[in-house]
Amino acid sequence: MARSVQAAPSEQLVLEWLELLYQGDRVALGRLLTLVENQAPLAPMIYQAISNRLGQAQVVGFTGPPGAGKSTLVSAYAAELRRCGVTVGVVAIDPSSPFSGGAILGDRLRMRAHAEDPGVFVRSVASRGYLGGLSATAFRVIDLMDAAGREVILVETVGAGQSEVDIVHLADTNVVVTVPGYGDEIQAIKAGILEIADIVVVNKMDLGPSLAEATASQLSAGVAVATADRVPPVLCTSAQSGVGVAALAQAIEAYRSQPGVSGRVSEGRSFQALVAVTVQRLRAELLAASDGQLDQISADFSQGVITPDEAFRQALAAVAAAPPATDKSS
Ligand SMILES: Nc1nc2c(ncn2[C@@H]2O[C@H](COP(=O)(O)OP(=O)(O)O)[C@@H](O)[C@H]2O)c(=O)[nH]1
Ligand SMILES: [Mg+2]
Repeated sequence: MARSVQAAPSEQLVLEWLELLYQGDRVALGRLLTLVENQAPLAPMIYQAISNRLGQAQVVGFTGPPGAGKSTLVSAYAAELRRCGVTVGVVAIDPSSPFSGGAILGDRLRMRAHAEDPGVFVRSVASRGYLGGLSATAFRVIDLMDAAGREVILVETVGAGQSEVDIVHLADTNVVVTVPGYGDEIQAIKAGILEIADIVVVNKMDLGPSLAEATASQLSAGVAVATADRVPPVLCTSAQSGVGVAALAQAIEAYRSQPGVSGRVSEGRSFQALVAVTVQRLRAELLAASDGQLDQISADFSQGVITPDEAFRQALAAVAAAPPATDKSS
């Protein structure tokens, strides 16, 4: 694409774009995002410049299995926010390999409803092979949208591998999206997904309203167990027609306005970014390292020769000593 052959912008130009960014300029936001995604030499300067302008935006995460209707729901919720005059940023994290544009294209089509509206800014981010984990770039994209004054930032991730758990580090409010009849599966396969849910949505209720209600009550019972200290609301929606979307918007607002919730994640996001990047990297390095030393540690551990604490320390030391894994998306 033309992007990659453009000359790197000067420091002066980047400073000009930053000034425009603070005024909410979409073109500047797009250009700065490209620099960040490409890890351009001037990217650290951008992070530094925006660092004292962060934490204003509300970040809402949408996660759940592929095809549940997350993109459609994000688009419908964005429309609802726009009716209230709220500016929106959308970050779609593509779980597929960077070579497959399929999911991104689909999301673009669904977002076409907002193409004419400068109040909605959409960006797709590749997770770049970190085993379904959120790429570090996602944190940067959110930060830039935040610095550009987007009031609400919607982050969509697919429920694959670790990604739905990682999103808890990104979002102030986590919406878990599922479909009628998926209640059992989501509880059996992905116990972790319900633990992170602040709000659970059974989408596509138009496909079977009674099954949707049954799934919702099943999930209500499930989340009550998974989350001891609070009981997330379970709502039914039909994202395609917009049924239930206003109620979802209210539930998100109600969750956010609880004491102690607003800003909870924003304040800790940079630390959480460090945690997520470190954990993702460590996981990739561990899986990439197949040398005898790790085999020995896991054998010792499984036979009870070393304690979990010793196993952890030895594995950490082995990874630190090994050559880095080839996946360098950080
Ligand atoms: N019947 C019905 N279909 C829906 C609804 N929401 C989304 N879909 C469709 O389900 C498919 C997957 O939706 P998408 O938003 O891409 O799901 P995602 O993979 O979770 O982002 C698309 O064909 C949508 O048009 C809904 O409420 N009812
Ligand atoms: Mg999608």
